Amino acid sequence: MRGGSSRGLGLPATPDPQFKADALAGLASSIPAIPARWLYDHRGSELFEQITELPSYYPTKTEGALLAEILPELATVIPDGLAVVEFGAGSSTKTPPLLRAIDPAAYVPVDISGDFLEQSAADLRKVVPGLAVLPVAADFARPFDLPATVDGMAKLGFFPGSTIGNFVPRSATDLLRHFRDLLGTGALLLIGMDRVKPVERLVAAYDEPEGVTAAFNLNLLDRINRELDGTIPVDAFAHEARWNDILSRIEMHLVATRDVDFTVDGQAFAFTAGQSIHTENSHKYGQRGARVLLLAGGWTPLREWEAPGGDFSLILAEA
Ligand code: AVJ
Repeated sequence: MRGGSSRGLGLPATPDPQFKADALAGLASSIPAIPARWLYDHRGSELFEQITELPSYYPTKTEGALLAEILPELATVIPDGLAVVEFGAGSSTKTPPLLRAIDPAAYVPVDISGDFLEQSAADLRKVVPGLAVLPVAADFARPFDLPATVDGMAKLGFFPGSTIGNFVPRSATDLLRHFRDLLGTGALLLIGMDRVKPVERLVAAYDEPEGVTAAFNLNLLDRINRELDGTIPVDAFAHEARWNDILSRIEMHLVATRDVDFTVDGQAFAFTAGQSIHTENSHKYGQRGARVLLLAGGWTPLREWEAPGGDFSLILAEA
């Protein structure tokens, strides 16, 4: 169980040592930055679910509609009876239709958030009876083992939602290679990648009037305060979404709106007004850039489907 989960019982929280290390090093850095994975605690995952329903947040809806449209075709391209391994499964709603269409022997959802994972596994067993659902609570970006049950089965990796976009290209290629090592030569990968589009639409998707993305970003500070004994005045930080054109990505920042001092785990930090903590990257790819990234990661694109206007891509690749 993750650090902090015992709080409700009035017990001292055991902070996740990696979260603590990342937060302390990130805040102390000359360019303050905290890895995006720490945005997704229980509250963060809930807020992300709300983001996916916002009118301006197009990726989830666009990918969902595209996937629904191509299911019959996918069913003809992807063999039956394989093991589907979903990376960062969360409480994905895209999965049951895919599973029904391709009729796999096993489904292995991999997610860092164990509580979400067990709940969705239980739901899924009801919705797709007869399917072996074998959840793995792990950070998919780190080495982990697949359940022995799927040894010897052909594999399909499923990596939807443009989660790959959270990784800088160097880490993204490492990750794709790690997937290849895990799934084996000949495995398939179905991956969703968000595409470059006009800046106004990109920024609107990450900074909307409803303020849910702001709450999602600011929750990181609450989490630091809760789990790492922090004293950050959350009201001294504002959410900002910036398009970084040269690096082709939306960046989320928490910008100090005034000079602030605080401590985290007893360590003192000072931010001056305008200084920011970089909290997430969401890389956007061109059509060819998406293919090159996959190739660099050891995956050969076989088929590719685009949402209207080239807003989003689903790519089927082979290891
Ligand atoms: C879950 C990483 C795909 O980058 O679009 C949404 C996360 N952050 N709004 C994205 C996110 C702010 C999302 N991913």
